[in-house]
Amino acid sequence: MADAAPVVGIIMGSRSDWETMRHAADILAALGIPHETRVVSAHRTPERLYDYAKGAAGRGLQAIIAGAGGAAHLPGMAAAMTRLPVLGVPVESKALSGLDSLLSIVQMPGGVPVATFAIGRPGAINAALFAAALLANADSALADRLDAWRARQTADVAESPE
Ligand code: RP5
Repeated sequence: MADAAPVVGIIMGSRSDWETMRHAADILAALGIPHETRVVSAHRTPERLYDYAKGAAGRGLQAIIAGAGGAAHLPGMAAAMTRLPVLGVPVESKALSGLDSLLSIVQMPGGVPVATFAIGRPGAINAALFAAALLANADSALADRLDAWRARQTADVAESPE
């Protein structure tokens, strides 16, 4: 998989977001989905964001998972510049525990969609699983791997709390 062209891009506003976004990368790796990870800040590196979003579809990406915290404009700005599905992950912020991130990402104007997930680790995990589900519609081998992943999750749920 290391040599395969990435089909999912994971971007984040800061290296400090990696502790959250690594969970998305772990899921994609577990499902054998080629992906790339980049730090792309809407505020600190706007030209890097422009280049990334404008070039994403042409490079063969099929979805972008974008995580950011605070005034989290990254997913929305990426969505403004690509037709690819953008899956937004609100990173938990220090000041407002990620509520700021969530509201910044979810309240997009009609016409520029961002699929918004839960704050923090569960959001990163679910964004990756959602990307996998999108890709699985056109990839039966991936669909089988995703089904198996879900079956293992079900099998791992204990019947008793003790
Ligand atoms: C956002 O500001 C990033 O997505 C990050 O969640 C937050 C804080 O960034 P750092 O100050 O840790 O670089 O742009």
